[in-house]
Amino acid sequence: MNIIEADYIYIQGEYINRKAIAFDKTIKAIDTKENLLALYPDATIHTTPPNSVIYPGFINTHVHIEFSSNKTTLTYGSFIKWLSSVMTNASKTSSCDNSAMENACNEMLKSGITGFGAISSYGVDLNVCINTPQRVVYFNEIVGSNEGMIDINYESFEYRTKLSQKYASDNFIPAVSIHSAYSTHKTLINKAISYAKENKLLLTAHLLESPGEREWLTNASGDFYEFYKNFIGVEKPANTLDEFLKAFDDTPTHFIHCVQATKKELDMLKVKGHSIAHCPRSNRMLGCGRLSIEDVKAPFSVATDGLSSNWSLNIFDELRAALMMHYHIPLHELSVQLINSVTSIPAKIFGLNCGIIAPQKLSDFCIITLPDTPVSLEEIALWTILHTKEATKVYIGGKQYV
Ligand code: MCF
Ligand code: FE
Repeated sequence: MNIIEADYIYIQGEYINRKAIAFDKTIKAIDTKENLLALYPDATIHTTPPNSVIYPGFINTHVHIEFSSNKTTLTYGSFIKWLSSVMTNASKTSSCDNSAMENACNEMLKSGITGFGAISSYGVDLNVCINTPQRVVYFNEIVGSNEGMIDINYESFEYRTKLSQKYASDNFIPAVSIHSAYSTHKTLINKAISYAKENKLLLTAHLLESPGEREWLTNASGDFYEFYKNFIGVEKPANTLDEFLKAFDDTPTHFIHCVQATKKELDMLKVKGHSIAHCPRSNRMLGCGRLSIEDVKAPFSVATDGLSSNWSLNIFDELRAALMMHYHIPLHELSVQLINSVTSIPAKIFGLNCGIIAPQKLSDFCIITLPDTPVSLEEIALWTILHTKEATKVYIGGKQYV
């Protein structure tokens, strides 16, 4: 048994003063250190520096580990320019080596990320994702709008997904990613959704990321028109927006971005039981705009996206960006919302038994240390986001990794 104590523990939206947690793989009890020691006299004591806060480990629901070695390769500022640069540099982006992918996992770990959702486009990240200490929801991607390539694209998806299913464990959860409405043929979408349903796998998809995507799906015009004509040789979108959304009607899905969704569409996502990954820095880098989180009713997480559209996978960098981007929302209210968007909310979205500190939950913790004593408990969420570059200690399933 272990006992960890800190000046503050984040429990059910509140910062509880001077308590301790008894834990092994899961949390056994939360009480004063003295009471816990009376229960578990042989427990190992883990101390934390003054002004430390124990948070549930953070969960980054959307990252592309395979796109970790293209820091100065891709073009930013406009989505279609970025997408063209992905296509032009396909050989470079699809050959990320293990050390770059391990560094990506390690960077997340150091910022307190104890679980993440990885979009696997090629399957080259499989070993890294199996061996990383974090819990991984491994989203096998299906993509390809070309009718003539349906069988090949499906076979590749099925092969990668089945392979990943062989490694399923508490820490490694195979899942399905449908890349997007503009890039994936209807037949592939329906087959992948059926596969996910039959195998009870989580589902994710990029949705309404850029203004151009919206225009292409609804009017078959705009900058996607030029792109599709020149790169792919087609003049009509693979799906309409309505038929794409309908395909997910009875399958709760984690939709990525949704920056260009209307209020009505955002409401519909809530009604259908879907959730959203909000990637503020990626949206800025790719010229996509701001998700009006004040209009979002569905549960949403804050996520980094990949190094394909970001400069770090540090969750605190992302939270600080979100704090600046959504300047209309009162600062303290937003800070609390953001902390929940990387703890309890993503845990629920992924169905993981973590994300809150309570008995029976998995012992995934991120301990951060504030530079000084906070003047009031109401300030701690904000100070945490502003002052933390890296976690002080990180535990996953009761084991210390940082
Ligand atoms: O989330 C960002 C931007 N939106 C869409 N896709 C990607 C992102 N980062 C990497 N991607 C990948 C995606 O998974 O880029 C490819 C897919 O494999 C684009 S489609 C050829
Ligand atoms: Fe993405």
